[in-house]
Amino acid sequence: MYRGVLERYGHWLDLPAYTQVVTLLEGNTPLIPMPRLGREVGCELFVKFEGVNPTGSFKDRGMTAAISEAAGRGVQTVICASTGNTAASAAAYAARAGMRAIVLIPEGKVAVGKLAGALAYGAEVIQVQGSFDAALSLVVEITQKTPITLVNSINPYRIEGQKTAAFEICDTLGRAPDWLCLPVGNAGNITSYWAGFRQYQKGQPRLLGVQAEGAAPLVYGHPIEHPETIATAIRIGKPARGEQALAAIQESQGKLLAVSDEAILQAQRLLASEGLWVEPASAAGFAGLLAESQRPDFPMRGKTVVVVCTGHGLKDPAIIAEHFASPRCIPAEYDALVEAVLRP
Ligand code: AN7
Repeated sequence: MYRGVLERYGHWLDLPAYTQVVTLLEGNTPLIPMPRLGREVGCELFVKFEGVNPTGSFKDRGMTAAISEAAGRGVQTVICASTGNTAASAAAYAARAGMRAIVLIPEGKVAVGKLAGALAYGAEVIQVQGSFDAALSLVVEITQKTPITLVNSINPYRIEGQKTAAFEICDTLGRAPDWLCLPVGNAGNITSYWAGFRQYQKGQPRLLGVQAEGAAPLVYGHPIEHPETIATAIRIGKPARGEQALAAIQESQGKLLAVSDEAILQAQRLLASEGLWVEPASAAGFAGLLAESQRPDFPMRGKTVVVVCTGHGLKDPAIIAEHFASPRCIPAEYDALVEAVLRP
């Protein structure tokens, strides 16, 4: 029986001996071949689909580690700032551990499926009149001054747990891919993947880190005071692990780029056209790959490429209503149906 990422890969992770495993059987996510899109862009393409984790995003890998460490210390209350997915994940794992979870989110800027998740799992949700970055400073301060434990990816155990995605990819492919494309927000995930691939010694991919144009502090080289993008998950102006992300990209001989919201939506549509519905931020990695594929010196041609899709499309259904075709409506009459079917 599968018992979650800590049981499976715990011996690779730097976790204290007192750790008490709190799991929802996260991880073990599929590496899905994308033959049609792969043929179109000219590489052997796979999606690591993290949307099928228990709370619908990759955050569960790091959260099982952070909450398990906290449980072993007898922690009673955890806190995080979040653009939504961390909040839902912290809420679920805290619930599982019998802890109190407090989550700070930027007011009005969190996708409905994430806010609903955090509330459903019983977290205390506090909206902050400011960005994710402002909320993160607040939770850092309160965890320095009180016994409340921080479960953002500044917490080193989050990084340990998230390395397991790199291990899984290597185990499935038999080696690391040539390229790994993924969205970059607070930069914990890219930091974890790089650490994971280096440690596992099955080869090292080149990393393509992708930010949204309106929230691309690492691409532009300075913090963004008012980040803005439809990909609210990565609406982050001052990434906590920005330095490490830049180092990872450089060491891997990879690349960092920014893509427009339009390009993100287009990438989301294309992934869905081959059967994968992911949330907008999750499509950013593929949007980056598409942008690269337009270049004459496209470095991924003929290579094995893994695109990390970090969260499920169900997290952000409102985007579909706003940006995709809406269903037509007909009277309940056979003739009307025939008309609609024959003239779509
Ligand atoms: C779907 O939940 O920061 O670069 O507070 O939800 O590791 O931050 C989410 C980030 C990519 C970026 N894709 O990962 C949060 C939060 C999705 C995400 C990212 C996030 P990092």
